[in-house]
Amino acid sequence: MKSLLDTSSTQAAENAFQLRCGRHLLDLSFPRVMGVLNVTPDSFSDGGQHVALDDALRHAERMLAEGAAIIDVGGESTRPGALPVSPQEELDRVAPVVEALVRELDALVSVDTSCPAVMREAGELGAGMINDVRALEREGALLAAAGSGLPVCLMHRQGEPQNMQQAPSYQQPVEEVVADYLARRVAACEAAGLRRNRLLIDPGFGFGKSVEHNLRLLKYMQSLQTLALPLLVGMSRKSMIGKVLGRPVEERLPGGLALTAMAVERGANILRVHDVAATVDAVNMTWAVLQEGGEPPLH
Ligand code: 7PM
Repeated sequence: MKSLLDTSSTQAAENAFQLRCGRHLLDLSFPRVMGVLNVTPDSFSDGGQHVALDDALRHAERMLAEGAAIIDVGGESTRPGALPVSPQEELDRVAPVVEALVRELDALVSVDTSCPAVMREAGELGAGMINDVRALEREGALLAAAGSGLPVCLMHRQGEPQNMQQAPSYQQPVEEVVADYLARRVAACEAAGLRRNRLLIDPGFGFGKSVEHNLRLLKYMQSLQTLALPLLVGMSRKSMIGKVLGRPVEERLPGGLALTAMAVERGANILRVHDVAATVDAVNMTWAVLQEGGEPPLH
């Protein structure tokens, strides 16, 4: 008998499926962790580019050992407040890292980019996913992503990274994110030949949202399940934690783990985080409760 308190209909297990990510098949029948790998230019090292590459590889290797299923490689340009980077510069930064992660670690790599040129290269480089915080709104991005053959994460945001946190405004945050934005981007993708089985959605925590907007989006995250697509969330170390708890960025992990547990209960399929080991434990513990035990080690 299903009680009103039974949240099982919101679990990822009910839409158990596998996502084709290039040569990898990603099992999303339980919640997975995506580790964030920042690729910053190595301007302060006198060891040259290979030192940064080596650091990136070791960091990724550790995250994989800790249970990350995906490594998200970001070329900085999609970060809020970041200055725009030219497509060539972004490609020069991201390509060697993606290639190395694929060659050395056979990792499932997601490329955090809004740039059509990078999207066109991504598949060739061996990446398995495109993560676009602009939901393929850049000119040429729909076509480039469709041509890549890779799955794409469509993230909601309000405004542009340079100004989006100045005055975020919504009448009804949840409806505007889900029905007014994500549903339309999904339709635009389908019209461009990107089938639904290649799409993921993300409410975009912190991207043009006040603390109250973020909290509300998490509390009512079940609403995103109406689109019946895999749900990715990124809350790791974000200012919503800092503002609620009064913590600097290096002290936000406990708050982040609480958000992770709530997101898993509300159907998150992929958790994009910096602290992989701790998050894997939080995810597995939450999942064990939702499953009332079941198969032990998930990752
Ligand atoms: C400042 C604020 C610096 C936020 C960096 C960030 C997401 C993402 C990012 C997310 C998806 C960060 C973010 N956040 N991609 N890229 N979802 N899909 O914490 O929430 O790295 S950048």
